Amino acid sequence: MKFVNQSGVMLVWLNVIIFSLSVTCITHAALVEEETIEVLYLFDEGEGEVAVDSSLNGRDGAILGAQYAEGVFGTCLLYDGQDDNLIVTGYTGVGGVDPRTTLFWFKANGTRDHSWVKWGPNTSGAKYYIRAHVTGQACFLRIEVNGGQNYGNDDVCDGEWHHLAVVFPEGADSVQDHDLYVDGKLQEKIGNDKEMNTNVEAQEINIGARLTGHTFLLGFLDELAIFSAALDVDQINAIRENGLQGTVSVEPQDKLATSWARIKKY
Ligand SMILES: [Ca+2]
Repeated sequence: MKFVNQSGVMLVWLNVIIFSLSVTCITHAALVEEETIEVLYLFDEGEGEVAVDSSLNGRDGAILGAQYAEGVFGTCLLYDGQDDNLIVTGYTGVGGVDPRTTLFWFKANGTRDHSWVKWGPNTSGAKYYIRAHVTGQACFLRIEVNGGQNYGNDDVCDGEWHHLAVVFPEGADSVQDHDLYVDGKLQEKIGNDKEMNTNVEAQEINIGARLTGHTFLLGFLDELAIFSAALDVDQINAIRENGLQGTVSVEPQDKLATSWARIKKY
């Protein structure tokens, strides 16, 4: 067709512009709502005793004894299993039955009931404690609330890096409602169910320190984040593959200095 009137040309251009804007919006859409990122540690400082929080909340953590080592992305924290800990100063976690996701990379220096992330007091249904469940020479990802627990079936104490994610879905109310992921794989749900009402008044979040009857974390920890939202498997896998900084929109810690080093190390 030789004749194309002016309004026709305009319409074509308008469509091109709308399409371009749509693509731009999709490209820049955040994988996770920034407001749901409660705390986010990259552990890329490489020195010092402050873990910088890259969420909008400024919840820097106090590193007690843990040393820096080579991580999955950049550097990570190495725990000695004796008394090392990280305290999220002034933050007591996600409470009640609100949805939440806790995820991190872990590499064990041995099989034990590693204390990973905990908040809430050690009372029935009020505790929120993510630790390792030991069976023989293997250990599994476990969440317990005092009176109930939920643990998986893939060994994470084999001396290799593993990505662990603990998801408490919207509308859930008991510990067996959690979905546990190891390296992006949904775990079996083993254990006894218990209603939850997580307490967020008694205790700041501890990362690595033992709770009654268990042991300190022994090994490497990298890229830890807690969300007040239930992430799905696609979001978890995107974070696992590309790193928190490459996936979740956060305040850049020091993008120019660290971007070269943020290439997955294995
Ligand atoms: Ca790191």
